[in-house]
Amino acid sequence: MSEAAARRPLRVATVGYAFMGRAHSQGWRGAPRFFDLPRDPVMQVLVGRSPERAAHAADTLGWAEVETDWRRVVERDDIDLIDICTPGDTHAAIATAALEAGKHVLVEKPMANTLAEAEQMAAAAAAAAERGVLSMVGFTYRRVPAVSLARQLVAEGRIGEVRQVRCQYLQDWLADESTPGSWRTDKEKAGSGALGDIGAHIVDLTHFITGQRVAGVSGRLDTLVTERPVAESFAGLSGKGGTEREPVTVDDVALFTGELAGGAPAIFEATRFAWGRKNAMRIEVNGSAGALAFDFEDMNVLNYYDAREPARTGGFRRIIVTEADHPYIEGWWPPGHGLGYEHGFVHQVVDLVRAIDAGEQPTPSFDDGLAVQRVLDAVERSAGRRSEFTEIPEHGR
Ligand code: SOE
Repeated sequence: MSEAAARRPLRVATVGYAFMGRAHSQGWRGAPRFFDLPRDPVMQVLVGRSPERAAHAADTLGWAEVETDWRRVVERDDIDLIDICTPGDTHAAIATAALEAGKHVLVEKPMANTLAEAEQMAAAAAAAAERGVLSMVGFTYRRVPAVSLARQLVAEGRIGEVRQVRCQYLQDWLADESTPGSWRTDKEKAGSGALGDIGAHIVDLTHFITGQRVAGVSGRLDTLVTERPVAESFAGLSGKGGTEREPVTVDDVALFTGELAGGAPAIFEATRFAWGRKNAMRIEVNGSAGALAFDFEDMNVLNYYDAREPARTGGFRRIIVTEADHPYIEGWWPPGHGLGYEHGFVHQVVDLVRAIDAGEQPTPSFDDGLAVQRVLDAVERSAGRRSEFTEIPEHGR
């Protein structure tokens, strides 16, 4: 028997098949083809409420069967892992039931819609881990090679001590007022707006790259367009609206300052109103001996400034993160043949499958997800207390 045939299967069910479901499917499909995995992922079941649409999605994305109720896959003995790609309002129920039933879980970010749900999920994950059942949150940008390299360089002391962090996540898909509403503009379904959807990513990146958690925040949330057309159709991040209108119940812009556990100040901006910025997830870390800067719109590059170099020839160095000894590149192309958005989802599966096989806790864990949720919750509480906002009457309206 060949080595590949001897590998144990890891039978996966995915719940959801829209934008994130498609991205995760690409991860499950690509990982065993480009990386050496200790187990063979089997794309067994896709779950979707509409049988016709789910069947079409399963066919297109490469899943063997369809179920219309996630509870049925949780009960099945032939499923090892449940991958949750639904809006946040269903994460806690599916993840908790799956973990209790002995299934490993991968859940999309943000982990939950509320802090209480995240706490409940983290407790369920800790109990499941005692039984060898593992869980992970899909903060996939950790797996962009340039981001992983940034973390390595900070850990190696290449920028010295972390002194200051500045992060932005800028998109523009809601800047047009005629863009219809969707689950992402509905608090019941999404929990929050820019804050949880994209702000969560930059909080997690800060935790990941600096190795320190955000220890306190002062925030402000704004809803710039309070009503949108009801969608007649919606796919990805755009849709067609009709004449009816619905309220926007989430924030459009989240701004917050923070402090890391080691005392370093940090600033965060998350918005889907930054015209011309499509997926500009940026982080810049200033250390005592240098700096690192990353922008997802140039995702194969990590900018590194070494303050120990003589000023005469110093400057930011553009590291093209495509060398064989850069993180994850061993599975891909020769130097300079870059990677894209979907590769992070492949790397996510690689790390998850290896951790499950080794019986080790994959990261980001539900505890890491809870840490992000605590920051989101603190921003919401802070933003709700306008009293902390210091007004300058002379400049007011
Ligand atoms: C929409 O803002 C979105 O799809 C996020 O939900 C994802 O997490 C991010 O990767 C891209 O943008």
